[in-house]
Amino acid sequence: MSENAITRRSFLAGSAGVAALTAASGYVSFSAWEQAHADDAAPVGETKTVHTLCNACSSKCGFTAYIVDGRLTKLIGDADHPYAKNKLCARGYGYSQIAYSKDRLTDPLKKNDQGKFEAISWEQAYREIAEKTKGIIGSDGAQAIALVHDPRPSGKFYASRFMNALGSANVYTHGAACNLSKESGMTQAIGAGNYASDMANSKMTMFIGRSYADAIRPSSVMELQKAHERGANIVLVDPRCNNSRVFANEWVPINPGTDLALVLAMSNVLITRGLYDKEYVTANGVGFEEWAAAIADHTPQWAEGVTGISATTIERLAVQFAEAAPAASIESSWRGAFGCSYQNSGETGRAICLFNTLLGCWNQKGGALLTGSVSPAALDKEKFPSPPKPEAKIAGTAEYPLALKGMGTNLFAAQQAKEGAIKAMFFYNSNMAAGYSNTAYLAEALGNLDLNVVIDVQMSETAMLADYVLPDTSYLERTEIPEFIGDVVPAVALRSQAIEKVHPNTKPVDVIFSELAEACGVGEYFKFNVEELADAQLQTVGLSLDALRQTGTATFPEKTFKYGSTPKWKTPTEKVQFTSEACEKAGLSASPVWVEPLTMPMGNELRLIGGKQAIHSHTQTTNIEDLMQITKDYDLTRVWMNAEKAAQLGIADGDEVEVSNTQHTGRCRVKVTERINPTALYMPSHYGCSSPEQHTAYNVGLRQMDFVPFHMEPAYGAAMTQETTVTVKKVGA
Ligand SMILES: Nc1nc2c(c(=O)[nH]1)N[C@H]1C(S)=C(S)[C@@H](COP(=O)(O)OP(=O)(O)OC[C@H]3O[C@@H](n4cnc5c(=O)[nH]c(N)nc54)[C@H](O)[C@@H]3O)O[C@H]1N2
Ligand SMILES: Nc1nc2c(c(=O)[nH]1)N[C@H]1C(S)=C(S)[C@@H](COP(=O)(O)OP(=O)(O)OC[C@H]3O[C@@H](n4cnc5c(=O)[nH]c(N)nc54)[C@H](O)[C@@H]3O)O[C@H]1N2
Ligand code: SF4
Ligand SMILES: [Mo]
Repeated sequence: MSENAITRRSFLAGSAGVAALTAASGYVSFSAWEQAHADDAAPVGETKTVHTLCNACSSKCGFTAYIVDGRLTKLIGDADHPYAKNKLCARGYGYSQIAYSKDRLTDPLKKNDQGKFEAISWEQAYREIAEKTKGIIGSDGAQAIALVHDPRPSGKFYASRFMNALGSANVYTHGAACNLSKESGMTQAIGAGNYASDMANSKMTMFIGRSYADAIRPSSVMELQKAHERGANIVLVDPRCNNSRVFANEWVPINPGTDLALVLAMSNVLITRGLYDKEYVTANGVGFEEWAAAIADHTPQWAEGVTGISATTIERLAVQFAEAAPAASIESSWRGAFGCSYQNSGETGRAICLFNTLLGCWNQKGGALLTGSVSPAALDKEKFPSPPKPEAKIAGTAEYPLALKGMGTNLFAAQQAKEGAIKAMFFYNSNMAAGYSNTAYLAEALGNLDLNVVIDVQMSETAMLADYVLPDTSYLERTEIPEFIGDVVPAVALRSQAIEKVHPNTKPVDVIFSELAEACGVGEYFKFNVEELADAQLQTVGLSLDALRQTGTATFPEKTFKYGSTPKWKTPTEKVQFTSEACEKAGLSASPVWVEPLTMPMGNELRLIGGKQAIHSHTQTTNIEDLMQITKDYDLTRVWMNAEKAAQLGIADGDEVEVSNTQHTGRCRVKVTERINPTALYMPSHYGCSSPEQHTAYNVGLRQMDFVPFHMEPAYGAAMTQETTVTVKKVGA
């Protein structure tokens, strides 16, 4: 590890606790970590502090970076950042080592005829990429190019502008492998893809496949802990007893893939017993009667056979909800159960919003809040001229009409690449090849491109498939445009450059896209630098770059959310849609009814499910030495298997097993536990790196996506990452 980085001793002092106990008790350890750092970092030279934003996951928590003699020595979560609230998680601390990683990309690379990368100049990279891009647009049109990114503050702006300037509408997020189904389904019902359960005031909150204590955002864990201490009824629906259990009253070990049946059956109970808010439903909804009729046979007795949860439990949960309403809700969730997992995921998102509507809980104290955010107003057209809106729609619109337009389905773009219709792809802050669907299929699809350009900080699996790899600065080495955050009190926060470039030939994202645009002949839309843009955006909301640099985060108290208001439903009918014309047109039922998962485990098969671990983010952190050391110290690459099931198969805790299906076969060790549904095999999401240039992560553990077939959820276009079963046998048996 570089001498520049955070010391290993002090880092492990805190973060080991996270793995050993739970994320929440880890906070005690974070304090210890901070304390350890206070000792380590007795200033020995010039100290400066910079407010900036983490990049280890999409929460982008705000923190203060302490820099001594140009070296990052300490990170402390910012108190006023809505997601950090004074804390970072272990990943936030650990990932800062990326700046100093020995596996950083340092120069532009080009793949030669032997398939090996060689360093080239930026000028050559830009010139050749531009020539190829223009050639493809000339022969096949601008829709033959596409870009995939995991939205980051500057990336969002520059990547879309670059593509639009070239005339292409094909800008995709990572969403098809994250929350595309959920957000698109919810949007059909309530006109919004997300909402916040008011944990501070709720009497009852149900989490369906969402674990605040594993898939961490610090403020969420703190809210959950407080709600629990206050006596709120917290229910976890999860095939796996996740670490949020320490703050929950009940774990409901559902059969994976069947959450839709549970939600519909609870709705059935509220409707048939007259326990729902009739006035609210009448005032706010359309199509209620039709939905009620459609789910009349979705009784708890029926759902018991599907979900594995007893009819009595389902009835009790529904009644408890009715008693707690309107200070109750099913939490909005993120990815685990229905972000992108199954053939019924979009419909699950829809059904959950309808269930919450039965509770009349929208915008009520303790209910489900549709909070607002602040956005920058239009900028001066002379200085920041916008490219014309591309004529075409994002590719995949016709085939997957319910996929939110702001996300699109990147898998459709990959499919088009395989079939030759899309010829060039750009990737920014995205490791599609290792994480968005079947890895063998994606390797073939991306390998088929005439031009593949990857902008990253390390040699990801996607970068390995590229023709050109362009080295970004790390998040600690660049300033970005402001990040606006919707919340009870809306906020804006800023990523500011904290340290000088570690590798002089890397360039920040804004510069890379601006220079690429110039080379492609569309530089007129990029005649400003990132600081001018950031300042101009902030001026439109009464702030400035200098002012925001002082505090890192600013809030808009005058826009504070008010309880009790009726949300403005942004649906085509301006009502909560118990029936949706768009869904019907897309071939789905007008109102959500039970949809069976595409694949069901038969015989000895188990459904392969994934889930986050508190110390890693997707694929991007496993090459961080200290985070990987925690994995090794606590044996975190093991798959989880139900104890009874294991006994039937002659498998004991700690055995090495072979996990196998038609897509892939691999070996790892097993954790045998009562804490998982007998029909599921849990594989932690982060491992199985296949890039040899990531010397720490390479070849450690198995990768869930190797086992997932390439397919897309009908109408919604998500990856259906858990529509797959595997068999498990003891090695040598
Ligand atoms: N540590 C960590 N935190 C993160 C991230 C990260 O990579 N690492 N990433 C961030 C991002 S981008 C996201 S999208 C969120 C994800 O946040 P979550 O959606 O909370 O994360 P997951 O761990 O994918 O899934 C949560 C739970 O769903 C359960 N689950 C799996 N299948 C089913 C099912 O069929 N039904 C039900 N009811 N439950 C099921 C899993 O067992 C798991 O415990 O986390 C964010 N925070
Ligand atoms: N195997 C696997 N697949 C997953 C998940 C998982 O946990 N495991 N999670 C799913 C979820 S919830 C989501 S949201 C998506 C996330 O999808 P991605 O955002 O693609 O997440 P990562 O796989 O972590 O890949 C991020 C890539 O961005 C690079 N990167 C990091 N920092 C920078 C930077 O500053 N600049 C640039 N240019 N690149 C940078 C990393 O090196 C890495 O290659 O993945 C989904 N797919
Ligand atoms: S939740 Fe953790 S990893 Fe994500 S931004 Fe916040 S500190 Fe960073
Ligand atoms: Mo995600």
